Amino acid sequence: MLKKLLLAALLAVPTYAIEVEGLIPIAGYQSRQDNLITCQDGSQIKVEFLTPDMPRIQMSYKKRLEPNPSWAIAKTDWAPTAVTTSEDTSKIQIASANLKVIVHKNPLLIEIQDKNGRTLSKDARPLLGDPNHTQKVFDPSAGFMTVVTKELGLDEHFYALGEKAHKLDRRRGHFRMFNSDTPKYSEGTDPIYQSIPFYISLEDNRAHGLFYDNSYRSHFDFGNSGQEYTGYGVEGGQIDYYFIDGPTIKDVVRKYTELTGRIYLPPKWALGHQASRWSYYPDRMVEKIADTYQSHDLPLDVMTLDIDYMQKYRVFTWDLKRFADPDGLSKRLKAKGLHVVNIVDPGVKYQPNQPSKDEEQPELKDQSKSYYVYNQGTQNDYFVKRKDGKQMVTTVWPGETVFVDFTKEAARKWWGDLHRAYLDHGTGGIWNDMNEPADFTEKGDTGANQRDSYFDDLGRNTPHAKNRNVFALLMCKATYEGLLRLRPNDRPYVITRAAYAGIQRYSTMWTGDAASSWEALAVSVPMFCNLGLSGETFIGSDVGGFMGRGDGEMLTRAYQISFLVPFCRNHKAQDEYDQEPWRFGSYYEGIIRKYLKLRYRLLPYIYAGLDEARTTGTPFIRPLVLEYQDDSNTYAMDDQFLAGRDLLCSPVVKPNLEKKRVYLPRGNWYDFYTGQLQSKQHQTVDAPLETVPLYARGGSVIPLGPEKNTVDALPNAPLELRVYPNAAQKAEGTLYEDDGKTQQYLHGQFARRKVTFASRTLTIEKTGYALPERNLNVRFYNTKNQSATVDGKAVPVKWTPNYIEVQFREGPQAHVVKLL
Ligand code: MIG
Repeated sequence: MLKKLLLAALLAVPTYAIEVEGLIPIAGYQSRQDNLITCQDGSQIKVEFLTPDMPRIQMSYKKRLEPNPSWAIAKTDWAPTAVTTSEDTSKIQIASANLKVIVHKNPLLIEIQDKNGRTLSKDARPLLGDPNHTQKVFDPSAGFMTVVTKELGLDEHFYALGEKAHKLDRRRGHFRMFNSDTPKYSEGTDPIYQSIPFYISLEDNRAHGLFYDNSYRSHFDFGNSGQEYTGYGVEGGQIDYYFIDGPTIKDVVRKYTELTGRIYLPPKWALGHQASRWSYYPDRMVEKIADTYQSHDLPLDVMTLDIDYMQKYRVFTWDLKRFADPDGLSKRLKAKGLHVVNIVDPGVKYQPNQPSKDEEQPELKDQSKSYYVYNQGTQNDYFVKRKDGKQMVTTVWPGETVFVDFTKEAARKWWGDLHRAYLDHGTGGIWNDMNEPADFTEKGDTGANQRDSYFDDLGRNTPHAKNRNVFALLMCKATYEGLLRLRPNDRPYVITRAAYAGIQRYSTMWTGDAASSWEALAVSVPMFCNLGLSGETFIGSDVGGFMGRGDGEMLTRAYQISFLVPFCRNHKAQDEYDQEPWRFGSYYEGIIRKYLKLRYRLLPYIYAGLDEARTTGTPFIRPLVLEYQDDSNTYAMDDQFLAGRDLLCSPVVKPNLEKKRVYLPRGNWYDFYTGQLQSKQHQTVDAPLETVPLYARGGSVIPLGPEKNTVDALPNAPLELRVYPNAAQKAEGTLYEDDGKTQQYLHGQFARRKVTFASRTLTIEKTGYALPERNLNVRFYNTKNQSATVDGKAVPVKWTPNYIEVQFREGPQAHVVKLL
């Protein structure tokens, strides 16, 4: 009775500002068996430490906990963590060497403290549930929800959360996780394509992460509907979250990507400029466009084939009227240094008219009478079904369409192997579109038309609601694994639109159908930053925007961001005005060319950034807060970013501006173009259309390659090292080199070398890996020295006002350059 009163009182307390009326909290503690706690109402809580910094907390509402396998998790073989458990009348404490998880018994609240007893995270209320499936908290469209609330810090900031068309800091925002096709989205459209239910909290220079691993539709509320709480609500399944301790944001991202996996290196040419259009066809148009890029001296590595290369949108076929000789096309493009990427949609044309035929190269045969992909999928029961046991037929590009049940291992293998239809004709990469999965039957992408479908899901036959958000993840897994099976020594290159946590293990991404607008351009910057913090490093957007009419100025400003972004692809919708770099005249084209050429010069630096992301999880495109988390000027910085640790870009994201307010965090910064040391942290600088403000960090060594128009050109050209000393006259940088194509880098075939500058001496580590024969040009900025020796021998020195330069032939041994 007393307990009931207490609960009633708790529910009535008016200070709970979050809208949770009608939700019933779990009733307090009843019993414990090791780390499994059972409540009076049957709810259960399980606390496990994966590492001393990462407890996993699972909670069920008014029922027993079930095993909860996840597609997102990459690592399960953690070494055991030593844990001590203690209990008294008011609480249970489960502690590792670094963290304490305290389960307060009544009311039942979870608190996480560091080893010194500082609270890092604490529930604001017990777990809440909606027993009648009627309450609509946070969101009027929500169904049943289980809700976790945490206390919101007065100065707490929130980052990551994947792909959201939103500012950098998520504080006061509200977000849904439900993969959705949202053409022409702009800032505020939510949800869009991807669901990454992971966020980073930062307060008082202390960061932690929370990854809520549940693929049902979920809701994040960072103090939007109430002043003092953050809320997480999910419409099905159990609560299953990982607390990931910092103390730095970098630590959190490193640990999150240890848990969910890191990127792989794509072929290096994927870092090149990519040309795309919905759609370049027929084949001669593809070649004409490629030739125009080349005759205009515009760097380019990829020609993309959008949906019109197929026979009436049948995936894994070629329309031979438009592309009579796909092999010939890819060969001719390869001779120009270019690679082909084909789009692949998840929808398979529903074509139940004829029995299958066993054919060689069916992708090149007429499929109008009998479509091999539909036939094979049907025979093997690979397609998603509705409750009535029949194939779910929706409408997408092919008309009536069925989707593959990618939760089935055999279906994934089959799908992966189907990519032979491209690889056998010279295709270099696969672009997975429409994998939310988009469905034209629906207005507003509610999932309504697919609601009664179910998936095999490891034999459990679970509903669309559980599987929608992992559909793209599994499609990309199938694609990635298929490409590896088909070409075991080549690096897969996969691009996706939709995703769930863990996608970085299988695919790169782009941000879908952004509007061609200044607003969409501006929001792309915090989008890239937060995608990086969410584990995705190979990211980018359609340069210039996909829908709506652009102009030369906007396109130029877009390139002044994307020239630093790993995925750099100009793409445009079919019925929109053309937007290749030359379309608005030679003035704009000239500036775009300059920045594309600079991108190609920076490839050694960008590539080292991919290696860093692969090995540590640290993304290449970074918000300033990632490197300067004790600097409050960075917390809501939406219009600047870092490319790697050492380049700071302050793009212009509004029209008609010739100046930009720039913020440089502490330390030395150099104007990238002139090498001039900057003296002010806050300044307004000239930023005419010809120039995007760009700075190099004092303390860095930045490698630059030659100017060139394809990634693989000029392998023996000189490498330039730019040495930018910090206030202590020190600097360091990393070189990462490998063959750029094969999987041999996974077997030690690479050179990763430190370059360090201290006491006027630059040391370049030696390598056992065979480097190309080449010269090194080393530039020392901000130095008063006049002469130099290389490996003990005096060398000629070139003087300029802002730097001095020495040149020498690079060998496999270490090199030492001394300034005298
Ligand atoms: O319903 O394949 O986001 O990049 O050009 C549109 C045609 C389907 C959406 C993609 C876009 C692509 C387009 N696709």
